[in-house]
Amino acid sequence: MVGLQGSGKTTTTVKLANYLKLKQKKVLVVACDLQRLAAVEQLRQFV
Ligand SMILES: Nc1nc2c(ncn2[C@@H]2O[C@H](COP(=O)(O)OP(=O)(O)O)[C@@H](O)[C@H]2O)c(=O)[nH]1
Ligand SMILES: [Mg+2]
Repeated sequence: MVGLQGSGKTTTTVKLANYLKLKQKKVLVVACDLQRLAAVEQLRQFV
């Protein structure tokens, strides 16, 4: 997921992740920009 800050990447990613989880799929969400503060922690909270 690529886009400007605040464009909805994380929101859309988690919507897709939840959709797939409802379909009994295993989901792994990975933060590619590790320079962003708390990038990994944010995804851990959402999914
Ligand atoms: N109206 C509207 N707001 C959205 C949508 N997707 C995300 N947002 C809001 O836009 C803001 C930034 O979203 P975020 O997913 O954190 O963007 P990111 O920086 O690209 O990860 C948040 O306040 C979201 O609630 C959308 O589809 N519609
Ligand atoms: Mg984000």
